[in-house]
Amino acid sequence: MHIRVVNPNTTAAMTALIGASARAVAGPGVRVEAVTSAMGPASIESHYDEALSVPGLLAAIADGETRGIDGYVIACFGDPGLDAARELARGPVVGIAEAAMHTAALLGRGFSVVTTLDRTGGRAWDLAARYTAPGACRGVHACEIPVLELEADPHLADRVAALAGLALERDGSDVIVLGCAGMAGLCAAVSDRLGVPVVDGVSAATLMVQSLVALGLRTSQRCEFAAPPPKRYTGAMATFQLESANRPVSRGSSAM
Ligand code: 5HY
Repeated sequence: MHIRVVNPNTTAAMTALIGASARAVAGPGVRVEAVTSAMGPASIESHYDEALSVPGLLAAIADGETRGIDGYVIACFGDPGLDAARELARGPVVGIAEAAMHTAALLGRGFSVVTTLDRTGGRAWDLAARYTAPGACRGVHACEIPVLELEADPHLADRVAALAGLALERDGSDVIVLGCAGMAGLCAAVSDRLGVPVVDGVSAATLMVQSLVALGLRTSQRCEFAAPPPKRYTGAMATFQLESANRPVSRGSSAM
């Protein structure tokens, strides 16, 4: 089984961290490759960033389709381009916010999200409303550390754990969701400090894709997620033209 984890931002150092977390949980015989988007924002911290991250993400999916990839993880907490990726990919596609929130809903009465910048909180609430029952998400809290500064912060685990502890008290929640792919390695450290389940979407999504592929399940092609109808794309998007029903031109991406 071959799973591709796509980092929709263009920062290779973050892809390395994401890849390590995904490989740490992958089953025997499961090959996990983490790829960095070849175009777009260095980090995704706004709606503008998110919109401009989608072409690079779709290019990495399209390239995967020419290489027989079995399933995909979208490794950004905004789940950018998730629906479009599902139209393009033969195999299942899971976003890390989606995986983390569904997993958290299995583990307690209510979860709190700890994310990077406050301005990304609205997106987390939108996704919680889409993915989980009303009341499952009890709060979204920002540590105000920019995405690309997470890895360099020597006190990151302490700061995230402190905020998560406050969130549990304020929200009356009993599970924590880490709201950024760059926080993937913090689960154990934060969970040990707080004594509650702490969910990282990268590992949760990797195992969900692995399970779906193992079950022989894929996105339904019956209607909404059927292949995009071929048409002309112009300008900078001309290379996104589909040769025929969902077989776009291979553009490659930098595998890690
Ligand atoms: C992420 N941004 O997981 C999101 C986190 C965020 O570049 N990778 C990013 O703040 O929304």
